[in-house]
Amino acid sequence: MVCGATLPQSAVRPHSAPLYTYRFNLLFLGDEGVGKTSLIKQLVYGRVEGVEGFERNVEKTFELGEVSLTLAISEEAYEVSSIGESYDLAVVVFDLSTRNTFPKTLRYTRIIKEMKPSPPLIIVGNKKDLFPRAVSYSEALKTAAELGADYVETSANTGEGVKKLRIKIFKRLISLKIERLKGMTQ
Ligand SMILES: Nc1nc2c(ncn2[C@@H]2O[C@H](COP(=O)(O)OP(=O)(O)OP(=O)(O)O)[C@@H](O)[C@H]2O)c(=O)[nH]1
Ligand SMILES: [Mg+2]
Repeated sequence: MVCGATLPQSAVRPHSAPLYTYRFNLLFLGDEGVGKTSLIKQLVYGRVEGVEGFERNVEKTFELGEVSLTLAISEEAYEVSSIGESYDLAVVVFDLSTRNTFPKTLRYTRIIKEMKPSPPLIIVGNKKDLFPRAVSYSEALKTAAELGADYVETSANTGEGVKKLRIKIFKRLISLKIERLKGMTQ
């Protein structure tokens, strides 16, 4: 570089600043008491206890190398009967220790599909720390596959599986972004 020359301001990127910033809306649905709020707290704050003021909506930015991913997370009331289109990824939660919460994932998926025929979807079997289980891994995995969803098991209480869920969410959202970019260039 010629001595004294300066780069235009737009070309100077602070060393740690992300190159790409994306924002996505996430919706958590599921039967009463399956652990939606607890899971969101684990995902966002890394703990359940001592988190005050969570009111069904929370926003958190994750820095992943050159990508900055902001998740705007909303929890739907369990008696929800319809939802809008303004979400990018739906997370349907059931309780692995309470059988009747599992078939209800079909009900929530139906509500989601009313607005988007092939929605990005993750199904979560929560309360993995409780015994006995009421739903086997293979049964849940099969149902999730039939619904075109990813499947993860977690315990919002102990934190088990929450990192895996976070990674699945990131992967789903980044592939969604790539699909949208492809759509724009076709
Ligand atoms: N053992 C165990 N208990 C859990 C787990 N996740 C949540 N709970 C408990 O289940 C109860 C309900 O948890 P919430 O997180 O409030 O569930 P929710 O789905 O948000 O409930 P609603 O919003 O009322 O539908 C609380 O007593 C939690 O401590 C878990 O992974 N294991
Ligand atoms: Mg809740």
